Order: sequence, then structure tokens, then C-alpha cells
Amino acid sequence: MPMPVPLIERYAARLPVTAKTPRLTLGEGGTPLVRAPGLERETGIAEVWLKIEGANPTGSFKDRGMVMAVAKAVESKATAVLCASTGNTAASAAAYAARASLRCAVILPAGYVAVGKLVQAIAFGAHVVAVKGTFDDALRVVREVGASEDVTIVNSINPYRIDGQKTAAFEIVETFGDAPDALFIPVGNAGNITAYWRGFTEAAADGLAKKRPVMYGFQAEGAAPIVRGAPVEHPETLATAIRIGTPASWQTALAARDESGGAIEAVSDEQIVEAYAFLARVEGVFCEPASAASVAGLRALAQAGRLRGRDRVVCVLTGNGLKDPERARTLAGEVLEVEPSGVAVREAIA
Ligand code: AN7
Repeated sequence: MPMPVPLIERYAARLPVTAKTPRLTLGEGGTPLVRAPGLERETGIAEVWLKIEGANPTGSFKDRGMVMAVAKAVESKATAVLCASTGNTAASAAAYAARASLRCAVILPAGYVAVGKLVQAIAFGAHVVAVKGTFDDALRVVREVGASEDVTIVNSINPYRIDGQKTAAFEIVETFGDAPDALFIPVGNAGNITAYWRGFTEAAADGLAKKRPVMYGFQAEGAAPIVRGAPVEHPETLATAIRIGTPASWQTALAARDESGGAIEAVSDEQIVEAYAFLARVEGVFCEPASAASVAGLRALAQAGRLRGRDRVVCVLTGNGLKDPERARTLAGEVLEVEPSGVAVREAIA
């Protein structure tokens, strides 16, 4: 094995990294790109690949942007970071803040953060505050509290977040020697679709890729402001990571859609859960519900015959399935308890 290189070192030439930027790392990036033969059979697409972002240090893609944002916070001599979050941003901010010896406060929508993410933020020693409202309320509060010389906001309104997250597109281009024909991605606050599009665009401009992918983003039906063209005041979906009614990166998501000739559409909670179960049971890949929105969208578009000529596609699986154990339990059914004997066990598994 070669010595591991920190993400911000590896892509230093493509990131706002200076000699003074600390080479902060928890081993983020370099995530697996895995073939999905079950989805290939079902959709008839020649190559379907999964970018497994749940393999990042805190279990989501947020680590790519957070390492950059926290490193820049340290460089600017901040002593604390602050964010609103549906959970994964909070877990990531808390981890990198701990690593960098910064204080961290995370503002969460009360009652709507998956338990795995909440316990991460607590374990990493963040101040955890739940507001009686949605993620959008939490982000409004964060903007109100505001940044200062000491405090850096590390939501994706911090441009360094997007810079770090675009490295996932570079990795995909490196693997294929080109961009895929299409990229499928969940959309919440719309930072990640913005980041991938920027990454693919830079890779094409630098001659690393001959083309850019068609970008397909998916929101949950009950939290689909970009699809509707208007903010959603009371967003609802079991995919709590993307339960967002007013995305911060709305305009750049529209630009990614339109410049790539793609689409941003809605998938129902039922479609999300079906894709979530399919990934786990057929592909052996366990992601969180919000992540499965990308695959739900792939299945819907394939079924509608809208993906002809898209021969190599990538679905981004943004977060690890263990983030949301309560949702996972609903898949599991009951666990049989039997006497500890061969007879009883043989009967139970027959
Ligand atoms: C697993 O953590 O917004 O469209 O505060 O956790 O870039 O917002 C999380 C978002 C997709 C949507 N998948 O990405 C937060 C937060 C997972 C996520 C998204 C999120 P963006």
C-alpha cells in the first residue's frame, strides 16, 4: 500500500490550498466505485456504478468539503465552527473540529435527525442544539448568529465546502479516464450537485475528460422545492437528510441541470425505500435512505425509457446505512429467538 495522501494535498493544485493551509485529514476521499450488476440487469444499462461515499471517515460525502472548510478556518485563525444540519454535516463538522482543536456548535431540526448522526456529533464533543423547526429554520438561525473573526460557518454557503466536494468528480474521471455518460445524485441543500458539476467541468477544461455527464438530481416528493419551482414551507420525507424546503445552492443546481441537459425530479418515499432495500438485498450495499434517492431516480428514468444511449452511469450513494438504524430496522422484520440447539435453529432457518 502506498502512503496515504491527505485529500487536500492530493488535489492541492485544484483547491484553494496555500503553503499555510494545514494538511488536516481523517482519511477522507478515495472512496470505492462499485459495479451494480443487479441494477444493470434491471435497467438494461451496460454499466451502472455506485460511488460509495458512506466509506468516508464519518460515513458521508460531507467529509470531503468539511476537511477543506475546517482547514481554511484554522488557516484564518478561527477558534470555532458553526453549522445547521440535517445530521451529516454536523457529524462531519464535529469530527474535523475535534481533530483541529476547534470548538464546534451544530444546530439541528428537533426530532428529525437520524440517531447515528446525532450520536456522532455528541461523541465528537460538539455543542448540539436542536431548534423547534426545520433545517431551513436552523440555517436561518445560523445566518442570524453569523460568522465573526473567531467563528466560521461551515455550511455549504461556505465556498470551501463545495471546493472539497468536487474532488469526488475528479476521482470518478480518474477511474474511467473520462466522465460517465450520466450522474445520478440526491439533492437536498443542492451543494453536492453543484460541487460535482464544478468538478466535472474543471476536469473537462483541463483535458482530463473528453465530456461532461448529464446530471440527474432527485429530491424527495414531499421536499421538492427545485422541482416545484417554489420553496416548501413544511418539507416532509422519511429521508431526513434531504428534508429541506429552501436549498441554499438552488441557482447553481439549476445551472448544473440546464448546462448538462439533465433533470431534477422528485421520487416518492416509497420509491426511495424500494431502492434502499434493493441496494442492500441485491447489491450488498447499505446506504442511508436519502442516498437511495439517486437509485430510485435511475430506476424511474430507466423504466420510462429515458436513458437510451446512457451506457455508463454513476449513482452517488452519499451516506452510510448505519447512520439511520431505526429506518434499517423497518427492513429487518422480526428477529427470531430460539432455544440454543441445532434442532431449533435448523427449524428457524428452514
Ligand atoms: C446522505 O447534513 O444537508 O444537496 O445538513 O446527508 O448537498 O445538501 C445533508 C445532505 C444527500 C443532500 N445525502 O446533499 C446536512 C445536509 C445525504 C445527505 C444530501 C445530504 P446536498
